[in-house]
This record gives sequence, structure tokens and C-alpha cells, in this order.
Amino acid sequence: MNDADLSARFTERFGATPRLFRAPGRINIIGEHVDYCDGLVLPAAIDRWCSVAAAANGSDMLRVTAIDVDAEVTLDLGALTPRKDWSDYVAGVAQVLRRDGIAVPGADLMVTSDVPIGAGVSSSAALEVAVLLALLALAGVRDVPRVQMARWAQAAENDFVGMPCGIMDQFASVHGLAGHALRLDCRTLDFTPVALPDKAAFVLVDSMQRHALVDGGYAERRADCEAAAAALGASLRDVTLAQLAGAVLPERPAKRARHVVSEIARVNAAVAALAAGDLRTLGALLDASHASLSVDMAVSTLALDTLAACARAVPSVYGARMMGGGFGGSVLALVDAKQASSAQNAIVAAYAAATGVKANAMLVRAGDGAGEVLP
Ligand code: GAF
Repeated sequence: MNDADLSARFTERFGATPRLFRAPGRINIIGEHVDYCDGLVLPAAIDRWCSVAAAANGSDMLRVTAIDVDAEVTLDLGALTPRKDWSDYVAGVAQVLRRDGIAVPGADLMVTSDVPIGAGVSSSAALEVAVLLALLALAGVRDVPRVQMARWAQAAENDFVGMPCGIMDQFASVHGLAGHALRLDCRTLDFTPVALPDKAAFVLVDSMQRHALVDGGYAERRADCEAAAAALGASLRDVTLAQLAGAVLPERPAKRARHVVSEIARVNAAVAALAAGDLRTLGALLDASHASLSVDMAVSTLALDTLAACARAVPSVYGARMMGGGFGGSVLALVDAKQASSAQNAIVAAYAAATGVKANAMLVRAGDGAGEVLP
């Protein structure tokens, strides 16, 4: 739905003229399951957006219409509690803002998104960030540092939704820069834009296996990593593979830590490969990341392993890996830009032949971060 239609629909439903805000989903080129371990990540915001139309309504209530799921909820700002559905991302943002002393006004919100849900491209972070911008604007709060926006959106997910995610997704949605990935240091939150070469295309292929990160597997990986760091007496960011090999750790935390330490090294290698325009090396790093996520982190699935293998068998694909939290979702393939559309078709055909499932593939471009859509 375009902005004019969203605005018109809002006026039809709520009888007011809204302001519009939008926030993108993200891909992550490399650096998976390391953001919650002080690690390095390389995400990019994508050209898919969650849009929120918003106007104050003079009450103490948030009325929220989600067009795509044809649902509407009314939330009492003074008594926000999780409902275990999509509206928790909205309520969570309102709650963390109120907790930090922001006078969130009653408001009408209308939400629509073309960020695929459950595909590992952070539709939830896009919703949180778009709602955050809307509520801050309606509260009259200006000049908030962008990093604080990312922190609030992450807090909504951690403290209200109950998903112990790191900051990568919300940070990428807030800070995205067209044509660039972001090398983000999750310990300091310093970041550097990394230009993506024109000859590189990123194809996202949804395995159609839905993922849900709130149901335990993600939290368990994070707990294993924290147990490894505690046993080593050091952040995994500061540990080498040699030190790990010499340490006495229970098997599971040891494997998780090996993933984290090796993945952080791959991020630096990937940044160097991008700077050199060396897509072969970058592709090999993506493949190695997948293997580590599958074997050591155990967050891949048969569907994702199959899909990544199907992608790698296509000649114009440099490398492919599962992307995001895992347990389903999407594979990201690095493809020669001249062959992006034929590669996309070839991957879908190979996956259908192997599994009988018709995957959804799309070419994604690195886009700008969240903001208000001005008329
Ligand atoms: C999910 C989380 F939300 C991120 O913080 C990150 O940990 C990712 O999984 C794995 O890299 O998207």
C-alpha cells in the first residue's frame, strides 16, 4: 500500500490527518548470533518497510489497526500487558518510553508492512522502530540520538515481548544507509558504513519454514554463550580460537563459543573482502558461516541446509547461508549482479525439486534507515 492510500485509509477510519513514519527490515551479510556476545555484525537495512500512520486522539488509549492481518486492538496506556500477539511490539514500545519518563499520548495508529513476517528479515524490529518514531513525534520529543532509538526498540522486545535479542536488528533499521552495510561493534555501538559493490547482488530466499524466536531455542543459545564467557572469565569478543581449544568447557557451551569467536573473525574478513571487491572470498565466508551456524550453533534446519546447498549449486552464486536467528526463515545468497534474476529462479527451482516446496525469493537492496515520510 502506498503512503497516500495509507493516509486516506487512516482518515476514513479515524477521521484525522495522520503523520507517516516508516522503518525497514534488514539483511545480515555476516555476523550471526554474535550481537549478544559483544560481537561484530554486518547488517544492512533493506528496501522493504513497515509504515505507521499516526495521530494523537486525546484519550489514554492506543487504538491500533494492522491492515495486513485485518485486526484492531485498543490498548490502555496505563495498563499495558503482553497479549502474546503482534500488538505486543506496539505496546512494548509505548511501555519502555513511559518507563523512561516520556509522556506517550493516546493515539490512533494504522500499520502496514511489506517486510515478510517470520522470514528472518526482522519484521518485528521494523514495526518497533516505526512505532517508536511515531510515538516520540506525537509526544513532541525531538533530537533523540539514533542509538537511543535502537536501544528503546530493543528494550521493547527484551523486556515486554520477552525475546532476549541483541541490538543488531533495531540498530540496522534505525541507521541503515542506501548502498551500504554497517559494520557494527555491538560492544561499543560504533559503526562504519561499508559500501556494497555494484557487482554484488543479494538474493533472499524464504524456505517457507516459519521461525519463532520467542519459544526457547534462541534464549538457550544466548545462555550457552554467557555460560562459556563466565567459565572463561572473559567476553567471547576477547577470546581466541587457540584459547578456546585449550580451555575446559562443557561440550555445548564450547561449541557455541567456537561459533561466536570464528564468526567475529569472519566479519572482519568479510569487510576486507568487500573493500577489495573480492566476491569469491566473501562467498566462501558466507558458506563457512552457515556451516558454523549449523554444526556449532545448531540453529539451522534441514530445510535451511537444503536451501543453502541448492543456492550454492547455482554457478552465479558466490556463497549462501541461513540468515537471522534461524530455526527456519531465509537463506541469503551472494550473487553476481548480472545474473541476479536467473539465479533467483534457479534456486527456487532446485529447492522445489529437492523438497516440493515453492520458496519465495526476492532481490534485496541496501536502503536507508527509519524516518518520517514528509508530504
Ligand atoms: C535475531 C535477533 F533479534 C538478533 O539480535 C540477532 O541475535 C540474530 O537473531 C542472530 O544474529 O534476529
